[in-house]
Amino acid sequence: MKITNARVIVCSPGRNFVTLKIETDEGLTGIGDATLNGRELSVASYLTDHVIPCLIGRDAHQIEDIWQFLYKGAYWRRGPVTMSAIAAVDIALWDIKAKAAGLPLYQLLGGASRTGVMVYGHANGRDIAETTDEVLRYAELGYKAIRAQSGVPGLDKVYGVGRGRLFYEPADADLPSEHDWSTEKYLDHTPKLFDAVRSAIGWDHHLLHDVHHRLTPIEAARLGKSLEPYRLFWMEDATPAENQEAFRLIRQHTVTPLAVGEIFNTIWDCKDLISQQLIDYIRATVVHAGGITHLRRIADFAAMYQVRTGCHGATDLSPVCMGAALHFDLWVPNFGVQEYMRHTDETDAVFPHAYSFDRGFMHPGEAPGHGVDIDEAMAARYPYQRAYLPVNRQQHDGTLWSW
Ligand code: EZ4
Ligand code: CO
Repeated sequence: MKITNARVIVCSPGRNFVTLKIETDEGLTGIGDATLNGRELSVASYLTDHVIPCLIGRDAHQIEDIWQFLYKGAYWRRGPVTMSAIAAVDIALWDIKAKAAGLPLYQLLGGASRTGVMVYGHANGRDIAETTDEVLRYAELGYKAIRAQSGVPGLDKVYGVGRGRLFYEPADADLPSEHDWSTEKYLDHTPKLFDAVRSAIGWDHHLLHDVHHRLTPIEAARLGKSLEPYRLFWMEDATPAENQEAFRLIRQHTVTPLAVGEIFNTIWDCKDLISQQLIDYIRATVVHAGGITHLRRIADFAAMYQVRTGCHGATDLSPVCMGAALHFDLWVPNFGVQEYMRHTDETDAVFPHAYSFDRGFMHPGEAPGHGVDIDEAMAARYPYQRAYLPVNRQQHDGTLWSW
């Protein structure tokens, strides 16, 4: 089965998505997600200008060889733009192979290892009371695992606290908006948040929290220790992970489980974190970590150290990535949890999908392929709109900080 054509579709049904569509001489088509929040057009160009010309005429069944060709053949390895582009090709080819087999993708990976995929939702509010109410609302919606983020007194805008309720969207401006940050205020506030949330919800739900790269290792250690009484499922991105060794310091001080990796692109970004058992959950996901082919390699490596998966699943990962991730999650033996932020109705309409949510669990559905399609006519009605993620500055002196 030969690849005859491939093209990139950029659309913005409420936010930007980049989708790769691959066509074959047997009439089967597949789609892959190539969305990289705030840098969408770089991946679109990488695909159109550099990848697609190399795909035409290749055997669509040779997923592994094409992956190796695009990874090793570029000479310049890794990086989010390259790996998202490779992922898009990989997802589309798995889609085609599964359609050719007449099977849902998870069957090609080895079949279902569980009845459903536990997902966590995002509860957030301007203060502790509002966040607590939101956590209870998510519990009523059936979620078994809930992430809690709250506004911090004295800070104007805080990561994870949205304007809408179910649809938090951080890429909110034509040029990066500026947020302010105070480690002291945040560290003072966060244990109070979880004290209130735990008292309200009891012990039957998993609670999660995202630090979003803002603490130094010793500050993260202090937070992890102070959150121990509330038994978190995980504390995410406690400190930036370029220096993987930094997590050893956090580990020495706390038994709060650690999750890292939503911005990782390859197995090399998490090699030391996993093999030295410095984390508990690896958050790399299909679109930003080289597709199913590479994520599977990361998961198998992680399994050797009892590190489980917790794929990133924010709204800036398109329904195509969500579909592929759910097939992966249903199969992967060392599954932990899947993040699930609901897309808007407009996005769901552009990307009709077979996956569904039921009482805290999701299922990828039984449609052949990954079960997600794109309505191109509808997509064309939502042209690209430039949008950036915010930047963060220290409140007391304006020093640029991690957002
Ligand atoms: O800020 O995907 O855990 N989820 C997250 C996300 C990220 C966005 C950035 O594009 O940290 O909300
Ligand atoms: Co995160």
